[in-house]
Amino acid sequence: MKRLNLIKSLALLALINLAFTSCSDDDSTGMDASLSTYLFASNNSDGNVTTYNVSSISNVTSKTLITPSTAADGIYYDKNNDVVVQASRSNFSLEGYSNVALSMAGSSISVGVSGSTDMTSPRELAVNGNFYVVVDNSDPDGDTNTPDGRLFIYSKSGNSFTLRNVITTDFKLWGITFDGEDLYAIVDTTNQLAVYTNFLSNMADATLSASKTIVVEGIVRTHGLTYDAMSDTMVLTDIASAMNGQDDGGFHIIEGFTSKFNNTANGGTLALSQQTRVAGSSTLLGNPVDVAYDSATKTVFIAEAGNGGGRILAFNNIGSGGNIAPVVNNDLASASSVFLSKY
Ligand SMILES: [Ca+2]
Ligand SMILES: [Ca+2]
Ligand SMILES: [Ca+2]
Repeated sequence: MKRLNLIKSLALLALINLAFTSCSDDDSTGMDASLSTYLFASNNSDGNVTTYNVSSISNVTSKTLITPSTAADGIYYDKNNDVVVQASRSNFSLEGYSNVALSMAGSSISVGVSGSTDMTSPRELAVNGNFYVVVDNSDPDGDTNTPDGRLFIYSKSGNSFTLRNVITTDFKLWGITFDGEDLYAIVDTTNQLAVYTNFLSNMADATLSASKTIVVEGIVRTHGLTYDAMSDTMVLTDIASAMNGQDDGGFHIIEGFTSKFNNTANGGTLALSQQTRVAGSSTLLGNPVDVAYDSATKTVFIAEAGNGGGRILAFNNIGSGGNIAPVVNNDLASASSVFLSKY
């Protein structure tokens, strides 16, 4: 009997020790690398937020936090205030959830920063200072023969997002990203990339044509994009046919983007030879709808909406591209957007 108790106590001690060891491991990993790298993901299946610690790509851990939304897109993390923002597709507004870093896996997070209910079909979100720009890909004029979309510009102050103005575009929208004051937007249903220079200087409601639009050779239908200023790298996804959610997608990496874009005339084509394309059956890319990029490790993170019902994928050692397998493959039903943050 005594012996059994001893064994029990030892087992308990071992458990406690294990718990402490794994805690201190996490802490020391964070300190050794000085910063941890986190990927935030939204989805259109239950609207919850999933965060992945991707500091070690061979040992990715995740936690899911429960939100009041049942579908969401356009995720963003404000690390200074520990607020995750997403565009709620069930509540049709921006929602900012507070105290995310400290929240335990599986716990509910509440809306600490709220926005007015203005949108019909919110998608990607791009942030510049206190300005939050949200794509709405519903048809503003109700005429499916005219391609158009809207950009809702909110300013964040205290606990609220206030609508400043709405820009109507003369093409269909999906992904957007800022490079300084310039807003890049993919031209949905095409292989084109548009830019609005000094976008936020447009302070009134207006219909606005892009400053410049180019064709990205090799892409069928682009959707998500991200720009990394540190490395001057643009990454664009290709969903190809939206009907094929399994194996016809891909993504393109464009290094030295600024000069390549500037050297392409308005309406001109950026050659495939100046890009790196990843696509093929090993990639698990069917409808890659959004992308994030870590230039320090040259890792591409993808929100894949179609393959296997939805996945979060990561690719590194990309080299000259081609049909390469992801190094991270986590199920996330109806994954809709990703955002990378280091802190
Ligand atoms: Ca229309
Ligand atoms: Ca596809
Ligand atoms: Ca994104």
